[in-house]
Amino acid sequence: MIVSASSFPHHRATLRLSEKFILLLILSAFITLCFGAFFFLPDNSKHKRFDFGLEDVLIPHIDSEKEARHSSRQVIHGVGDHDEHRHRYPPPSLFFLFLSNTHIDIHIEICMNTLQDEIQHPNISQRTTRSGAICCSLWGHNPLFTLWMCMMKHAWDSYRQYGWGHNELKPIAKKGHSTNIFGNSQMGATIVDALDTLYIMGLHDEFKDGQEWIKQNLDFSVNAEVSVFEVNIRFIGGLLAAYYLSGQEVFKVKAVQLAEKLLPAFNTPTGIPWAMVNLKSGVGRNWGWASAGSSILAEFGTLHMEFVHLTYLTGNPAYYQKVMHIRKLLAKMDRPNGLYPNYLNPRTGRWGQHHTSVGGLGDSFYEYLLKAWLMSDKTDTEARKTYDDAIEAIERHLIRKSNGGLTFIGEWKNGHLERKMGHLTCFAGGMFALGADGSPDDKAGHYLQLGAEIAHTCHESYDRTVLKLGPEAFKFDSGLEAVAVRQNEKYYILRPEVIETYWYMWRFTHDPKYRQWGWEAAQAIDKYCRVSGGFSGVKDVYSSNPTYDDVQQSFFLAETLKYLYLLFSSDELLPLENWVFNTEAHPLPVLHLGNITLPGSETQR
Ligand code: DMJ
Repeated sequence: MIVSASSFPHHRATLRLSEKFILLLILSAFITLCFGAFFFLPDNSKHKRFDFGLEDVLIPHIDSEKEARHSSRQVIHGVGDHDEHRHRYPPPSLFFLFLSNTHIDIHIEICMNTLQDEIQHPNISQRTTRSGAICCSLWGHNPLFTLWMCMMKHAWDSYRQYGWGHNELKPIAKKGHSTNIFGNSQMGATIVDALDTLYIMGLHDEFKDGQEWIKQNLDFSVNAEVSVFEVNIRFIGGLLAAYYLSGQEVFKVKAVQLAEKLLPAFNTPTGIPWAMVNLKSGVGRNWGWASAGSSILAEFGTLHMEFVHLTYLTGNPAYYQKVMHIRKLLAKMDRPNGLYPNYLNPRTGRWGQHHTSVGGLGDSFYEYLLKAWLMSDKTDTEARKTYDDAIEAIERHLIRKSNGGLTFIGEWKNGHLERKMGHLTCFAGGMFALGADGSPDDKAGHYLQLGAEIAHTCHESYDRTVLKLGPEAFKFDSGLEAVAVRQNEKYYILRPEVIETYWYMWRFTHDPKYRQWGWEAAQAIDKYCRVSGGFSGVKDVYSSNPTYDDVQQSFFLAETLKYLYLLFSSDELLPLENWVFNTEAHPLPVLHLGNITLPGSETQR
């Protein structure tokens, strides 16, 4: 039978309107599904509450023997093995292409409520809420990453827009900010300080932008009188950490160029460096306000980590010799009551005023003794012993319990204990916890407990304010406990020390209260310090209507946001057996040197 075309039902050339509509519906449903799957499907491995175990681990490539211990882990970064494509977060800037600021704020709000709920009910496990999924979609996997990454993005983008190349940002005036610690230079302190935080958070576009600026513009042949300490911890520390994380040579080259410019500061009769040096002329001098023309303990005592790494990386013994010379000189000096005064005259080699502090002027000297030992793979026992002796004297003379039961660290002034503690001093909680393992006479439990008590006191200093942000200094006197008295001690300038201690305490105890406290602080910072042009310090944490200081400090990006991020990350991210953080939160790898001696060390021993 011949079937003619005409025997088939009539073939329409076009579809009916209703059919078109259905097709369109199916098509759009399909697109929505694909789009939704990309953005909204949570990663199965991320469902565990608070166990945000990244499979990727940041492990430095230093020593192949020790490294073999970690061969089961997935190494994603480190010198010579830079592979950012394996980073697990989608590029956040992609999301920002789709979202307006208002949308981002709404997402943050939803995330914050969900997280608050989850932190308060830690037994709810395996929970994936709708809002959690939205937050996950924003930043890749993990709702808790959202807030700090959004904060980092806002701080960085604002600086990028209004302060690029300047050292810091004025977020209200929306222009660059400069302080005397960097002279009159425009050395992009915020870029250098923020680099490793960007890298760790996976903000690679921003990292590359910073790297490009450094390559093209960072120049140290400027007629600027800078603080040797600040330049060392922020610039050299920041550049070295960026180098170790990314493997990009430019960072190492710039770190070494800068270090060369600092060396003339050590040309003093004693070898104790000046506080400031002119990068062009090499002329050094001390701060006018320092007692008897002295150099400051926390400044000349906070060079060791970076300088040892410089010798390790360059083979130039000069750096190592300079810091070991300081150590030897200090070891020979008498110490009143076993305490180190904050002032030392670099001409005479004599102590200035007998003022001892674990806060400003003294703090990171003690921190670097401990970290010198940790960084040497615990072989620098001289540093450990010096640390232990110093802490023993501090405990005896400076650490007390208030009537209300709060442990605090006071300041020793000419034989008298001032019952006042600074925000800066709060880092010591983390230091005690970090130093617990390896402490003499099996006192690890004691030091961990001391760390917990300091963390508690510092949390109280936040909790007893209106803004839930800590004041610069607080008293334990005349019935006052953990509150600021003087108007000029009531400010909060985005400092990291309290969150830093929460992070160390979390790593060593896994007590969820540290995450709760970190969460409270993050919320308060975002609520009271965030302005349209970035983040600003506030002048009075006891006022519900505070005024701003209009400075976005570079350490906010280097430290505060990094410690927050780490507090809610897996312990596997930058494990403490492999990395030691400098005092500006820049991670430097432990040097597993084995039998290798650093150039210059032969002559020291
Ligand atoms: C940082 O620059 C460093 O942590 C330094 O050791 C002292 N404190 C500031 C931030 O508060």
